[in-house]
Amino acid sequence: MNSSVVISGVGLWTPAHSISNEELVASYNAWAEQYNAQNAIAIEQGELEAKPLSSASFIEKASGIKSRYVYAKEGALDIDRMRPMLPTRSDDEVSHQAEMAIAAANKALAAANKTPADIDMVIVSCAYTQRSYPAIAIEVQSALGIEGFGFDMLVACSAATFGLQRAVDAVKAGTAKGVLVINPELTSAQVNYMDRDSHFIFGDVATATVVECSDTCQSEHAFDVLSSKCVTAYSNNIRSNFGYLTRVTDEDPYGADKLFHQNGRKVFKEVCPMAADHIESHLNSEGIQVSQLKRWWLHQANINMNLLISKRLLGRDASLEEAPVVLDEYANTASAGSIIAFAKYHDDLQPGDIGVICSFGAGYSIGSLILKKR
Ligand code: CO8
Repeated sequence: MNSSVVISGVGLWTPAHSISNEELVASYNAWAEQYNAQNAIAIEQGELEAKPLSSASFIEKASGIKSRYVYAKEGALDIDRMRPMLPTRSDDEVSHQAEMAIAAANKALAAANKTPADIDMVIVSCAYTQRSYPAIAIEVQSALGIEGFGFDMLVACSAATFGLQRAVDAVKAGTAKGVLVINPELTSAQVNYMDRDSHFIFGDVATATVVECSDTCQSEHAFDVLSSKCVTAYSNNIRSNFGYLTRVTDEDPYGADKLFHQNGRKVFKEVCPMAADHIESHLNSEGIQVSQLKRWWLHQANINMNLLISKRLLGRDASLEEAPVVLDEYANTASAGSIIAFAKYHDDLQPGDIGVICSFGAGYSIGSLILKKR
C-alpha cells in the first residue's frame, strides 16, 4: 500500500465551567436595565440609545446554541464587570492558553498512540493568542519536551483547517514527521457581554490533532487526508480591532469596536453559499460526489447555516448522524468547532468511508479536508 498523510488522533479538552442561555440572559438583562435606568435622561433626550433586552428563546431559535463552556466563569456574569476574570500569571508559570493547548495535545497524542518523541512540529492555530512572543506553540513544545519547531498562526474560525493543511503539506514534503495542530480557543476574553446581538455566540474549548505519515501510524481510527483546500476573500462583516497599535492610537483598548463584532445577517447570507460551493468544488476536484459523503464535520457557528449548506448540496436536510451538531452544548468555539464534531463523531465510520471537515468564518476564510477512514 502506498504511503499517505493521515490524521491519526484527535483530542478535545472541555473547560469545567459552563453558562446556560438563561444565566447569560439574566445577567445581560440586569446589566441593560441598570444601564437604561442610570442613563434615563440621556436616553430620553436621544443622546444615548436604550439597551434592548436579550432572550434565551431567541438565542436558541436563531443559532441553535443552548449553552457554552468557559475557561473562567467568575466575572462574566457580574453586572459590575461583564467580562471574565483571569488571574495574571508570572512569566515563569504556564500561560492560560498553553495550559488548554497542552491538555488537548495530550489527549490527541494518546488517541494516536504517540509520545512527544514522535512529534517534531507544533502548530498552535486559533482566533487569538494571548501574546505575540514567545509563541504559545513554542511554550507547548517545551512543556511537552518536543524536539523540532513550533509556531502560532491566526485565521479566525478557519485556523484549525488552515493549520491542518500546513501540517499535511509538511509531512508530504518531509519537513516534519509528526505534527501536533492545536486550537486553544479562549474566545470569552474577546466577547462583548454588553452587546445583545453577540453576547451569546462564543464558548471556550481546546482541540488538537496529530498528523503523520501512514507508515508510522499506530492508530485504529486513522483517516487518510485525501485533499485539503483553503480560500480567503476579504470582508469587514466580522471584525475585532484589538491589536498592539491600540497603545499608539490612544484609543480605548476596551471599546466595543475592539471586541468581536459582526453583521450577522450579512455573514449568514454571504458565507453559506460560499461554503457550499467550496465543498462541492473541492469534492469535484477529487472526483467525489456529495452523495458519497458519510459525514460532514462542519464549522459550528449556527445550526441554520449548517442546515442550509448541507441542504443546498444534498437537496434534503442532513441527518444529525451525517452532520453532527455540537454547538447546542459548546456554542461557536471559533476554529475548534469542526474539530470538536470530528473528535466526538468519527470512530463509528468504516474503512473506506469518506467525510469532510469544513470551516468558514472571519476573513472570510474557508478551509476543508477530505478524509477517508483507513
Ligand atoms: N435577544 C433577542 N433578540 C435579539 C437578540 C437577542 N440576543 N439579538 C438580536 N435580536 C433581534 C434583533 O435586534 C432583530 O430585531 P428586529 O427584527 O426588530 O430588527 C431580530 O432579533 C433579528 O436579528 P438578526 O437578523 O440579527 O438575527 P439573525 O436571525 O440573523 O440571528 C445570528 C443572529 C445568530 C448572529 C445570525 O445572524 C448568525 O449566526 N449569523 C452568522 C454569524 C457567523 O457565523 N459569524 C461567524 C462569526 S465567528 C468567526 O468568524 C470567528 C471570529 C473569531 C472568534 C471570535 C471570538 C470572540
